[in-house]
Amino acid sequence: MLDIQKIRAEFPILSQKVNGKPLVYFDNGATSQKPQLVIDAEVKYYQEINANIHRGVHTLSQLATDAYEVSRGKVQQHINAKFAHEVLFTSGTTFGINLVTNGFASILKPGDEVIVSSLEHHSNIVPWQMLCEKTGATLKVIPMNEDGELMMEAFDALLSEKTKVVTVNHISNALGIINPVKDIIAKAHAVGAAVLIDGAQAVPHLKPDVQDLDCDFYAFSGHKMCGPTGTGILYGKEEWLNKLPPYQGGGEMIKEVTFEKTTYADLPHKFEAGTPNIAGGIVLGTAIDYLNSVGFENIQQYENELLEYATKRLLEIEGLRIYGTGKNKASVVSFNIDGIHPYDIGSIIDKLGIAVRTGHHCAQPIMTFFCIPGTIRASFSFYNTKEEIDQMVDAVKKAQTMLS
Ligand code: C6P
Repeated sequence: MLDIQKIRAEFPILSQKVNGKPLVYFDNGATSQKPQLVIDAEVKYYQEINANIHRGVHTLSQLATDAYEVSRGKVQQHINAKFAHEVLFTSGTTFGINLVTNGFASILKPGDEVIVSSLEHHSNIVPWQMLCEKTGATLKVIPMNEDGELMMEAFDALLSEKTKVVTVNHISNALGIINPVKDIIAKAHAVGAAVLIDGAQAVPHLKPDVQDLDCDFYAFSGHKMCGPTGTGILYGKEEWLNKLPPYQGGGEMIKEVTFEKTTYADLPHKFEAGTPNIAGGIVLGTAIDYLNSVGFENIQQYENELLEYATKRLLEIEGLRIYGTGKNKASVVSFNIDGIHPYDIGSIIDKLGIAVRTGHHCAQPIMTFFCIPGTIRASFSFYNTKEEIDQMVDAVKKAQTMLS
């Protein structure tokens, strides 16, 4: 059992008023809020050990380097990677995916196929499209049904010896659907394809085990899991990271540079050119420690209660439709009200202190599928409450009355 009031007190922003009303923050899918201990850790880094890493013999540089590498180790343990050097620090999910697509530019050939799903965020569509344009490979799409679930028989039919990469998100940001990634990975591997999982929306809710999943790549962002913005991780299996070329050239990713030829550093440094977000990388470790102290089993159990409650309460509203009605869901509810634009509801409830996301959620193909301009998305975290859900429902009802 979580002590929600105690947890809420750890997040200073939650006690704020917005537009004169107590803040109800339901935009956790866009970014999570940060506990004081994460904010303090960022300040402490700059106050006490700020220095560049992996390059100085002086004490501060050693301290900063050690803290950065300790954090890499925490991430390794958290996602159960076999080696710490399979954990690359990035600026976020988008960077991680682009690192991989850039690498596959030298591997894919005309006639090869890349499979994405119809539930993807633009970050996991556009880089693959760009890759296909560059290489002559073809992009195939796993369709979904009216509940927002991937159609696995159609996926089976798409797979062939031409399939070189399969990529899906672990959890859909727009609908909250949890995809059967373990099954997808096994099936893709059976035809010899590599698999990238976009874990951006999964890591705030669950602890991914990359060895158990057996994915080749797993990308996520720190800012959605109580960590700082501008942080992220790309996990890659050692054999794949050795095979792919570096993404960016520059300092720290080299062994030796001459004007004739450069040799590259060993993993993970081959993929970490330039001065990284050192404070962010270190503090991401603090955020992971924090989430583990709350406990992912507790988080899941409580967030499921919030999901169930919000679904029930929202469905009391006449003319309200929820998108993403599949069985396996994270704590996200995407909805619309008959005849009202989602933006209008979002703007009115913002005036009542309620922060939700409205629009296409960077997942336009999903909106096209449902023939809608967008949705209102309420995405819940373990620091939200049923009382806040009641406030949102009342606010949505008010907005509906004003707009009809
Ligand atoms: N989704 C949302 O409101 P970055 O921006 O690199 O940290 O994450 C990109 C990204 C990739 N995949 C998925 C499934 C995502 O949800 C996101 C970010 C936010 O839904 C902001 S658009």
